[in-house]
Amino acid sequence: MRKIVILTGAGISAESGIETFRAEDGLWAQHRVEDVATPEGFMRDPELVVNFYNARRAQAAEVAPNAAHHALAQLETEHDGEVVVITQNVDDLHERGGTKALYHMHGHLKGALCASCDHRWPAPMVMAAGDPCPSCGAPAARPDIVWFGEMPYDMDTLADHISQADIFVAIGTSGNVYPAAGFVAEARRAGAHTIEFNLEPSAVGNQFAEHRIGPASETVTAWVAEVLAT
Ligand code: BV8
Repeated sequence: MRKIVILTGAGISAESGIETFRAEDGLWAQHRVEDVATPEGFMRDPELVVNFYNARRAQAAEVAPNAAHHALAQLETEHDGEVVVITQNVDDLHERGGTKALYHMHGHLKGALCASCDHRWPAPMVMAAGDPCPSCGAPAARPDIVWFGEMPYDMDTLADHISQADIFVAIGTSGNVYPAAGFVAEARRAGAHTIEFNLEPSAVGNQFAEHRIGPASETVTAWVAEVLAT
């Protein structure tokens, strides 16, 4: 009854057509992180930030989960042990692919948050800066996204899951952003077998016991079939 904990990053959504952050044509090539993914950037120019997420929300609605998302959902359904997915992604491709036990540690495009009273509600497809909070009425609506310098969600729960993992897997993440990039070290301390799925070793690739190099739609699908056959 092996417990499997899976961390995913932008690379698992790449083959669905969502650009990653750090590819040449990626999201950070088009925008400065400081301007669109920090609370300071939001305070400075809320319209720019809200529109950055409006564009990504629209794009996420246009694309579909790929074979890697579906393979993880099949693993959760058919594996005899617990399977937990922790995603850094803000798209909803894991949900649409069928994954149930899922944590969006960096928030999600489908959520809106009141910067004044912390109320959360489903985000409209198009948010505008200054939209009123449906609960307190303050003109303080923001995307429910964890920006740089903000605390990722559910960290205590995630630490518990990682401490119980028999297998820890990272799929399509460059290992640049903490605390997510530190999860593999936590998993190793807990005695888990660690596997990295990527096109190339990540910034923390040397901490993984095993590497599966190639596009996630192929490598993850093959690995899930192996796990379910044992
Ligand atoms: C926090 C939401 C503290 C926004 C995101 C100095 C040293 C260490 C840390 C820091 C430091 N200075 C500041 C920090 C902290 C900072 C950080 O780590 N900065 C880095 C840049 C140095 N971290 C934070 O601020 C975090 N918060 O630390 O809080 C705190 C403590 C107490 C109290 C309060 C606060 C919050 C970080 C969250 C930021 N939000 N996302 C949005 O989406 O717009 S980060 C964003 O980039 C993603 O969510 C993701 O986490 C991150 C990295 O992206 P990846 O998913 O890895 O994507 P990337 O493009 O980089 O890589 C894609 C990979 O896929 C590649 O490896 C590629 O090879 C591979 N790939 C591509 N195609 C495929 C593929 N693999 C397989 N198949 C394919 N087909």
